[in-house]
Amino acid sequence: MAIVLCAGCGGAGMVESSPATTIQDVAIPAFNADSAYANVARQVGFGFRIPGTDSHKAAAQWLADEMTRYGAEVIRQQADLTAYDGTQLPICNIIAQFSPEKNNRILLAAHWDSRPYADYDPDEAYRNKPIDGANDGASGVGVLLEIARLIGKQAPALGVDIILFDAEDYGAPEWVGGDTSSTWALGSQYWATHKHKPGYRARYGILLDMVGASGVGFYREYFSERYASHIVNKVWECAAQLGYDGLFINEEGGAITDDHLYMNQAGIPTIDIIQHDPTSDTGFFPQWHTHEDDMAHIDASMLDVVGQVLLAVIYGEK
Ligand code: AHN
Ligand code: ZN
Repeated sequence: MAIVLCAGCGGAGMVESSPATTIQDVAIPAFNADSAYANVARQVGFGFRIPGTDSHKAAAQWLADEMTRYGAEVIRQQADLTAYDGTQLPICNIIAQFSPEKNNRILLAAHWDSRPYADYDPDEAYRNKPIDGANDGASGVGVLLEIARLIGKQAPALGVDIILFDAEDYGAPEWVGGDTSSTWALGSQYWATHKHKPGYRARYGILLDMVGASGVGFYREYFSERYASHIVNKVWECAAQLGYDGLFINEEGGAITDDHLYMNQAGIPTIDIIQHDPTSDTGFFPQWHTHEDDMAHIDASMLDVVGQVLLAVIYGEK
């Protein structure tokens, strides 16, 4: 089944009374939430996606192969980066380009690595151990893989790049203390200064990070608002049109140091769609950076909402 929405979802489309010029109905492919969920499970099934491990290598191979199978031209951007504690991280940003010949492009992103620590685990003895990262990492990638599958079957009007960033979550753990903001998002920091194509441009970007926990909403994040409020408006209006204003909450969230910050600094206005729970201690979903960030806490219906909203935005563009 495919749903049909007015082009430019959240823009001139639905409410405009003037005829034909800008309004054109477009078929939006149907997001398969079961596929997205299976994509999340598959990633977790590789084991911890920590740079330097065999499970990291195997997961990277699978992600690149899936993107290739869906028709993307894939670039693996590899580098050796240094973590906050001096550990050398062999990272790999996976860049999937759909219709690379088009100049009119948008950029979607998520991080595919998983955190080597569980800083916020209730059990102190286990805080030094890696987590599954089912929501923190795999959920956004799971949605983007499903979107890649659909783009491969029915190309939207514009070109789409999907970047799966590595080493987002190797930031200094809580116990290190001090300002550790620059120790996060190492893969996107590298990409921001080493673009995969000289002069690379996209109209805007959308980052997904933690989109699969049950019942936790999305707020208008600070850096997204500061660099790309028009994109926040577009996406939030689109969500409202689809009836998801209960999850895409039209209120300010906090400032989050995430991959989108470096994408913005690289000149691409980018928003972060990230679950924010104002009632939790960390501000994130309750299992954030604990050993309970596992498949048991992934809700396919949340993946579905995010996937549908993204598809409406992508296929609504001219
Ligand atoms: C900080 O807590 C500084 N940044 C959150 C970014 C993040 C971590 N996203 C996923 N895990
Ligand atoms: Zn994290």
